[in-house]
Amino acid sequence: MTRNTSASSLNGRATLTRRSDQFLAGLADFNLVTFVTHVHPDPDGLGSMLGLAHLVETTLGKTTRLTRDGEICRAENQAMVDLLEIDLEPIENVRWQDREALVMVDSQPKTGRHTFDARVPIYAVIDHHQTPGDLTGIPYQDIRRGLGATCSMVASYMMEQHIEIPDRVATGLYYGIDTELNGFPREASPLDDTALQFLYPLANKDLLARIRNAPRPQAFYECILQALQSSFIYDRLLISWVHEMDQPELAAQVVDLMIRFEEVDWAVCAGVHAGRLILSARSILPRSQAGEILRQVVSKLGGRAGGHDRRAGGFIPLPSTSATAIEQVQSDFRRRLLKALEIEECRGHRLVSRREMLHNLQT
Ligand SMILES: [Mn+2]
Repeated sequence: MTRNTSASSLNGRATLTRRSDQFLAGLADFNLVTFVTHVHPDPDGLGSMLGLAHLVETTLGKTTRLTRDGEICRAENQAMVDLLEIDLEPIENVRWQDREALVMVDSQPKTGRHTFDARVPIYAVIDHHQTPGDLTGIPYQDIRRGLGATCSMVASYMMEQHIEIPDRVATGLYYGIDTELNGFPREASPLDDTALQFLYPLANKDLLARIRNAPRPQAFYECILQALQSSFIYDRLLISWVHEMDQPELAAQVVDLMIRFEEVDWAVCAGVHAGRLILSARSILPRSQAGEILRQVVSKLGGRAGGHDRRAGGFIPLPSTSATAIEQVQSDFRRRLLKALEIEECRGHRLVSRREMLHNLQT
């Protein structure tokens, strides 16, 4: 199939009008294309890297490499990497080369979600997060805040270029969009639906089922139990306090469960991991600005946060992991969060009463 490069004329100069043409044209002078996504890669980041690498290899014949910043946490995400055979180079092992294009997906520079050397020049940022990063000097930018998933943008590039998509790539892109949209609350656009419809017939449904139902470790259940026993309700907000978490993404898994509680509009989980208070937030209210609210709350406590309208994540560094230090940070965070959500300072009441917990232990 011939590539249909649609061009229009601006001041007598031909300009590429399709995003995928612009993205690919800018890679002409590079020998190697390296992809990065945010720390603790999720399916949207992994699927986006997988899809773009395939696009670059197929249309330009260039070498690509995919990287991993931090550990892959969720069992489902590790199953995605294993079953789709996604080859990831740990970011700390990457030796940056001349004529290497760096492409960042599903996140933006200087948002506290990357650990690689901030001086490495970035060729492209392709993302859908509401939290703004620093995009100064980046030649190619495709930021669409109204979209449910970065994988939907990548799928649209592939549709524009009419390339064949192997089933492992289609499965990765499909799962990336699916996890971003099927979680609650859903934030989708028509392009997300188009991408899902395009990818579904090409995806391997057996692999999808195995990824979705990946076996979970005991730590997951211990964390859920602790969260249930330490969830407090303040008006329409529920906060789950978790002690040491085995891995940081457990906070997101906790809030996904808690936001379903019928009596609240907001759920936040705060759990300790690697010297930080890890935060994850959900809201069921439209135009909640969850990412922005969490960002403002934690910035005064030396932390970083961001996200979408109704889903957000972040962290606050802990001065020490002594019980008193953690309690102080928890209490500052709670006070500022209540204020930001315009909830009057109050003593929270437990989701599960102490009496209930004791009774369960004795029977
Ligand atoms: Mn995403």
